[in-house]
Amino acid sequence: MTDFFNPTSTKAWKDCRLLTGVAGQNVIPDGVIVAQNGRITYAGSADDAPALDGVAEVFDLDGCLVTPGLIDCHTHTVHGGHRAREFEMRLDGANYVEIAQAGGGIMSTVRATRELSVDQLIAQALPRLDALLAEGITTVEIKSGYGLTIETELDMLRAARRLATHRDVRIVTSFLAAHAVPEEFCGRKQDYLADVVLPALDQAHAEGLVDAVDGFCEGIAFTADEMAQVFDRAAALGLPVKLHAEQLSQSGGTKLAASRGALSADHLEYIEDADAAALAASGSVAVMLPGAFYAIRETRKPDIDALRRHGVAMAIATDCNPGTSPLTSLLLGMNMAATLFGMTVSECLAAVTLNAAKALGLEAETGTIEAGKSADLAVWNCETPAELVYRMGFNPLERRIFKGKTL
Ligand code: DI6
Ligand code: FE
Repeated sequence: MTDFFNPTSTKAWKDCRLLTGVAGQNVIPDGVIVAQNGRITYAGSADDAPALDGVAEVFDLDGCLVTPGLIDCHTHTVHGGHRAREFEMRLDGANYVEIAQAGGGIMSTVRATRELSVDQLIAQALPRLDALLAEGITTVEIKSGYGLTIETELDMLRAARRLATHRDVRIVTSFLAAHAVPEEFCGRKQDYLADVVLPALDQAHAEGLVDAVDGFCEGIAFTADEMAQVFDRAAALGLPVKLHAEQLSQSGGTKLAASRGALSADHLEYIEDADAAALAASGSVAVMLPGAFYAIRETRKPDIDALRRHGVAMAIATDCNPGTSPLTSLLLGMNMAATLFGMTVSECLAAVTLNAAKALGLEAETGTIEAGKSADLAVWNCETPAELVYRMGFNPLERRIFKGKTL
């Protein structure tokens, strides 16, 4: 008998308040979810559910709220060391760009990351990953970008891939060698692109380490024209792209990303109306990173109204990184996006489920609780979805379910 017909692989969860995350669907008061071999076969009201008599394991959720497993679609979870000293410098009045120009910033994390083996990178990333998982996350995107040599960029991606063998979570990788110009290439940005970024991308792709190609398009990093060279190579390899864009200034990154049909454009504090229109036309997701906005005390907010008006899908992510967003709570990220940026509760929930899945090209696999998708669920000890957004520093997770497995 094949696995498919094996009744022991069928599971059901009942007596829950079910937020499927399907657009326009409200909480279903008496919800049932059925899954076979880790894939959802039914999700909806108990009234319409199939009989559960033959189901091997039926879990009673005692009225808990169930949402799709949360998705953190933009993180730098793999990196060496920390930047608490830099945090103190900022408290003393220095700003992010000044610290970067003084040799701190990204380069100090690059130095720390280069010293670590893949095993050590994994060991340092695990506590951060565990903090995310403790809040019901079932998919995490992780970028390279703190190695900036061919070998150390590959090592970061190897560490990211291997994290999925240490924990029950789906890991998606992004290649981010175009994050900063390392010291040894100071004043030779073109050489860095030609000698490191492009060959590292070829090699990482050949080893199956890359799910998407990212970059930091900014005054202190790469111009839109420079990023276009990297995106050309990504296109030649058949890899999707995404971009850190308009974080600190208006630099044309969002328009470039949209013109390449990017999965997402991320940060977006300095977008203008035309950028929102471009994202709408390309179907790219706008990823809000309120942790970075908060930590660098940015005052210009992403234009949520423009994104809304143009119908751009919005996601929220932690940006978990040692410099500008040492945040390992996506629940707090939602609270910040609501309080600081004015996103609604339902926008915030879509932003960490369906829209985050879209930002990773995974909307057919996860992000909503629907027949055909992976049974990735978060079970919460709360009554309403708004409770997930309004609290600060409280974690109501009851349990996490990944591919039908209770964790
Ligand atoms: N934007 C950010 O906020 C992070 N990277 C990026 O491109 C900051 C990275 C760092 O300061 O370590
Ligand atoms: Fe980032």
